[in-house]
Amino acid sequence: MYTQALNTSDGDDRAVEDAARAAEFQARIDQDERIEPNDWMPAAYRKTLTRQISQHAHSEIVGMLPEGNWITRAPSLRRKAALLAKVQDECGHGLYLYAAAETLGTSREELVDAMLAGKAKYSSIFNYPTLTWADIGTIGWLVDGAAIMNQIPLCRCSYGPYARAMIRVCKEESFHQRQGFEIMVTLCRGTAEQKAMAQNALDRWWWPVLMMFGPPDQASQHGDTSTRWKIKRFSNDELRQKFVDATVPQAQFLGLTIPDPGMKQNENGNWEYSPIDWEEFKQVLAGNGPCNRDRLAARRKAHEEGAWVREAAMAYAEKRKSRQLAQAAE
Ligand code: BYC
Repeated sequence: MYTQALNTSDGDDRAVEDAARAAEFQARIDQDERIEPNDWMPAAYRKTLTRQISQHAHSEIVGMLPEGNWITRAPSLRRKAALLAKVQDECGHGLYLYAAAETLGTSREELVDAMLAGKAKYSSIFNYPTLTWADIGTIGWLVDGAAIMNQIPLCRCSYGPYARAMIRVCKEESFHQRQGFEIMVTLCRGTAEQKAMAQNALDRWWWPVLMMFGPPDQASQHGDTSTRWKIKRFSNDELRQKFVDATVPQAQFLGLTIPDPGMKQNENGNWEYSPIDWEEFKQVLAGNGPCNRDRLAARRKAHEEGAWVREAAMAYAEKRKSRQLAQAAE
């Protein structure tokens, strides 16, 4: 009886302490202070950030596949060099992001294993195929354009390591967006066949790109808490609208038609788009998109084939550590 009473009072004390810490934490967030890895944070903040940052990292890594598919088929040496550099940048982004996620206490191995097991998500957009060279232009223009729209506000995210990683990522994404748009300009100023190829790519990518921003606000599970914690600065729908408004004039400049006959500009200047097919989004997230199986199979194969690199790096690190310990003991 006595022990139970003692435990209850211990439990009450801990709850009061946790509530005080949570209030202090929220006050820091409200004052736009950055949260750093060794700071106290609510378990749910750690969990949602680990989820978002690792999903983001997986997206960068899986995102190398649709474009990597065109490195050997780029139409000129200049295009090949630019595409190669872009794909390498995506790999770098994945690595910074895994490093940022690891500061929250989950190892890179665990994060990668969750993706390979199909338990962790990556962006829906990378489950669509790249059928022509115009798809490479469209990915740079629209997919990187959407990524920038989503990621610029993440440079002000409350979690320091994520925010800092995003600064460099966004600079590189801007270069990617420009190279994609330039491919589109070249195709649209080229032959009728090239222009048709550009239009066809826009027709196939437009709706999946709008889905990149996530479910509509009323269906977003994490939106409210992530906004309260200043992980997200804008909602999914707000960013989607900003993207549409920025992209319509670019499509007009290219002389391309957005595949949404119902789209119209309202009195505030915003382009209102037709309803998105959220059933398609759900299917892609459930693993039933056009390329989900291929993407996971390609990542699993690459992971298995890279095992010797990880083993060699570990063996080298261990050898170096024991040499340093021996030197310190001398
Ligand atoms: N695809 O509550 P919600 C790139 C999931 S890569 C798949 O609104 P949140 C690039 C969501 O995870 C672009 N899943 O979530 C690379 C959640 O499921 P869980 C990647 C999606 O987190 C190479 C559920 O749906 N960018 O830049 O508040 C070449 C409910 O959603 C998607 C990032 O990852 C989706 N599209 O908002 C070129 C940016 N949308 O976790 C470019 C960072 C939603 O409960 N991430 N889900 O199982 C974010 O900003 C946010 O996580 C999201 C979603 C806006 C994506």
